[in-house]
Amino acid sequence: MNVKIQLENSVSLYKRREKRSNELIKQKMILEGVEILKPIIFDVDTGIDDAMAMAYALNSPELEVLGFTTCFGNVPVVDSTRNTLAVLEKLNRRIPVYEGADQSLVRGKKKRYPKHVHGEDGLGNTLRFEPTIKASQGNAADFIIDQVQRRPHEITIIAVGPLTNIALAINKAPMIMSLVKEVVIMGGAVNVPGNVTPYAEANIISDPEAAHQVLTSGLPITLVGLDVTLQTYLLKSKLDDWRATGKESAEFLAEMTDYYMKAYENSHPGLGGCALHDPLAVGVAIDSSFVRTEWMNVKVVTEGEEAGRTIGQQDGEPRIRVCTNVESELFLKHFLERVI
Ligand SMILES: [Ca+2]
Repeated sequence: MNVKIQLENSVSLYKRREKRSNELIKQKMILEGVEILKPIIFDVDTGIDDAMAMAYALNSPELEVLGFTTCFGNVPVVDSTRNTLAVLEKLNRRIPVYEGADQSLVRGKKKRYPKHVHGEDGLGNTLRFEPTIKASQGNAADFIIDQVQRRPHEITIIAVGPLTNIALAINKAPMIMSLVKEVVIMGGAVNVPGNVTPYAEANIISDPEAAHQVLTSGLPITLVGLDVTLQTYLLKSKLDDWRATGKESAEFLAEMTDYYMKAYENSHPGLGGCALHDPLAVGVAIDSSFVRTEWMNVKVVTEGEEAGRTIGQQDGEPRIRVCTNVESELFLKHFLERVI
């Protein structure tokens, strides 16, 4: 037997053993009632609440984050990618990041970014370094398609930015729609007013056509909108607890969240804190008992002054779980135990 064949045989034996060992671990976890890791693709437009959501997800043992995909939204996509890498570097985690859409499906580039909420850099003007880690080669939509095909019926997508990357993925490979386990979306305002216009929430108004396409696609979606995220407030006093840990990553998150809370003070005087929009989507992906949901169909208005409005309807066969109430104290406790 030559060396090449010997090597191939030993590699194949190793792979068989590794597979068997993974299966044994899985069986042991099932017997012990331990929930098996939920594989996640996390689609972000990294501003401040995205950063908090990233830390929460990466510190949650139930989730296996396969990769981040970035989108324009709070900031242009190049900044969203840089911020995602910077947060990973501060958290000392190395997870692939794939850059995605720099503009909406049909409306072109966004004209204005919410610097009054997320700062010039998207992280509350706290970014004083360029991340040394780099984004992976390849495109966000292709990464989503590839991973979903590799692990059919296993992957949950958490999407906390505009829905452009998800729309691009299902347009390019419609067959993946039946292979995605779940999509948990932070976006929309079904029974409450919007936060950008009286009708529209920020992620949906950034690309209403993509949102309409995704929400009416038949994908198994849980919609975590302002209906519930505006019931989850983080008070300013908690930032002192973060800082008291002395961790560099805690100081980084506290400083940017301070900026975010100042923006909230302008829009919600006297609140003394901020809403946890993107983190709640992570919380729901981990434990759906944090929220009460109602089955609906949801469409998005794409024209006129109500553009970006999410309208929930009970007609026909309802396909989307819309979160209508949240156990905010339980969720907040869970979030605070893990984010730092
Ligand atoms: Ca976001």
